[in-house]
Amino acid sequence: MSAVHYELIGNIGVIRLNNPPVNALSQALREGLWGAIKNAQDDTSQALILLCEGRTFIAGADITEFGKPPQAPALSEVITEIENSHKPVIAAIHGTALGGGFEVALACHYRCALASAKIGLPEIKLGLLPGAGGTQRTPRLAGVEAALELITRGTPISAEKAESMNLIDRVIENDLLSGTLTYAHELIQRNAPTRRVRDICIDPASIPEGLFDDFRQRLEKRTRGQLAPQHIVSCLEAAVKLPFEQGLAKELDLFIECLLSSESAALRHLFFAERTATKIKGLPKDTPTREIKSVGIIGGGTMGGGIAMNFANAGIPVKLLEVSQTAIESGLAVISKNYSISMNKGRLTEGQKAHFLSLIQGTTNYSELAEVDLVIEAVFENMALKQEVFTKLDQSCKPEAILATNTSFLDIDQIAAATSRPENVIGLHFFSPANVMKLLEVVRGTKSADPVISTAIQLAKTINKTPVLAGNCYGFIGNRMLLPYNREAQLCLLEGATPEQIDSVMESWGMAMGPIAVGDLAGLDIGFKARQGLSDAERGDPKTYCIADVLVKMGRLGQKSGAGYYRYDPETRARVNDLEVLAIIEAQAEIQGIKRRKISNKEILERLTFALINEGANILEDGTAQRPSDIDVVYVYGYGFPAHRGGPMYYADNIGLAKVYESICAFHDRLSENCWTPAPLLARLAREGSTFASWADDSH
Ligand code: T1G
Repeated sequence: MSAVHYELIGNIGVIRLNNPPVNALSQALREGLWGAIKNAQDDTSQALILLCEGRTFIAGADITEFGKPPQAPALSEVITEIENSHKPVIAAIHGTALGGGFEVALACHYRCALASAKIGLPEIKLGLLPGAGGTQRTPRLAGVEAALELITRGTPISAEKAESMNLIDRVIENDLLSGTLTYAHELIQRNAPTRRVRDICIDPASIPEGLFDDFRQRLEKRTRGQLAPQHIVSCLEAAVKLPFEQGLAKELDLFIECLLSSESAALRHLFFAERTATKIKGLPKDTPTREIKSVGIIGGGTMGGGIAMNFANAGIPVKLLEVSQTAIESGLAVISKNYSISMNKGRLTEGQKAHFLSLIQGTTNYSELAEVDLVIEAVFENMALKQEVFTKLDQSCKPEAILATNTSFLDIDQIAAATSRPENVIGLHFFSPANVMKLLEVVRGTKSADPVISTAIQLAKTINKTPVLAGNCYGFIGNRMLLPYNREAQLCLLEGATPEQIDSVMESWGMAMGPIAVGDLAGLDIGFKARQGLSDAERGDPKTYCIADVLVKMGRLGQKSGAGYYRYDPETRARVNDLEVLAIIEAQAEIQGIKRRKISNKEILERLTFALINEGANILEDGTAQRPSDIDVVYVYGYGFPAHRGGPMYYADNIGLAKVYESICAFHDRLSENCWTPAPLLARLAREGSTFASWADDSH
């Protein structure tokens, strides 16, 4: 079917675009649209409507074309053709008009949108900026301050909100085409002009003194050195200070600079990596999925409560099972408090909070889970307890119910063995806070059936999570890589670094939070408790936990007790370096027979990041992860790895595997043969001068 279809409905020309799945502005679509607009100039139509087939209006430029030689017509040429039409062009928007899609709508003279539609300029999420006039036209309609927020946040807004910002002229409640036809006839009736957005002037005097500089400073805090955000402000400044054409030229220059940046390449890599992760190798395309209409959650603690919120937010009723009514009430109180926090931030209304809470019902009785389609166990990380829970679930739930565990590292098969339905058992590993973090590790047991896996992947999308399939090993993907990462952080402490040095190195490099501060946030007592009852061999190298053990025994559990590796300001919760901890570290170094030395920031960064990469290579080789980009998704969406660096494996490819391998061999010789055994896959690819990405392509 042609990408563009044109028909006359009375005296209105209707241009329909059709480029599944999201009507991205491919070359064919641009060419077809360009031709349709030109051809319609000479027919009997008195106005033109531009709308799309399928589930959405144009969702942007075709990201797959980036990095390839540009093909005519450029989007800017198509936009100029629309804007210079001598008959009014009306955009009819449904679904999500995003990026270049909304820029096409801005080139139209009028805009209608279904009430359910959203519009947005999300380019910043790809390390880009609207490069087809969006930074010049948006402020002319919505005002500079609103445009700054819209474009630097990149979050789509509703049709109603867009109408209030003059970005949409009419919200259509029912049928989009008929509503827009009515609007078109009204325009013709009143002989409405071809109202070009570019002709609207912005009065520089209307801009508050210092607006751009103040905004730049606030923006820097939340975007930490990224290129596109600051360039967006420059474009909007140009929209105020320069004539339209010059502003457009400025936008194009800065857009190209962003497009060519490594930051944008990394973010575009993650855009596709996130979507590729949902494709499960070896799973037949027609694998059925089961409908999840209701859910049971075992454990109403921090994780169970957060998990429950995900389902309530998606309109799926939850039965939250706890051991007592008191435990239920405290769990529900925490959930309610979390909703209130979101409400106070304007993210949801009182009514929505009440509705979501109504979907979460407490129970102490397993028999009330008899009809749920899925149960997620979120009890304490103890195998015996989990097996007891799964045995009860197996007896209580209907045969086709899926039984999932939220364990973060325990053996799925061992848990499944406590049931008569191991094919219906799977791991759904959420990340704390479970109602916020996007990542969901879907952990397949040896016997997890295909429909159970495909249901879990589909379910992740339903509850707005990013799924990554993991094999069943200790720590799956993320926590398995976290072990050597934290090991190196602890060894650097003993060998001479301070908590603040390690954390500031990693945070200035881009990690959301340094490893030492993460330990204080999670609570040092969690690891301490998990180590109790383990043999020395199971505990691993005491160097990796000797400092934490001392701190826990002193009652320094981390943020929750006001002190851990750092002290925490009771008001601001800001971390404060503590000389007492330095003395503890020095004493432990002596006990461990380690002679302390000055450790460079470079060494800290390489030891921690290369530890991630080396374990990631092992994870690829043993099949725990399907592909390197899956590991990137895990680390960016679950562990705060800087998105503008693309993820551990993408970052390794960019450094060059030979360099990574050479450093790891040096660590092996200088630091520890055990800790730094080069992953065979890494060694091989380094020798071949290859990359993880090409290995993935070859191994599919
Ligand atoms: N280009 C190419 N492919 C795209 C695409 C795009 N813009 N958007 C989505 N896809 C593919 C995606 O890879 C997947 O492919 C399929 O469509 C379904 O996507 C000049 C420079 C629209 C909200 O950033 O946010 O315009 O995996 O799984 O969950 O200033 O897609 O099936 O093979 O995400 O329903 C700006 C990006 C581009 C929007 C739909 N636009 N897309 O979500 O489906 S830059 C964006 C989305 C730009 C201009 C600038 C979402 C969606 P496959 P999906 P979804």
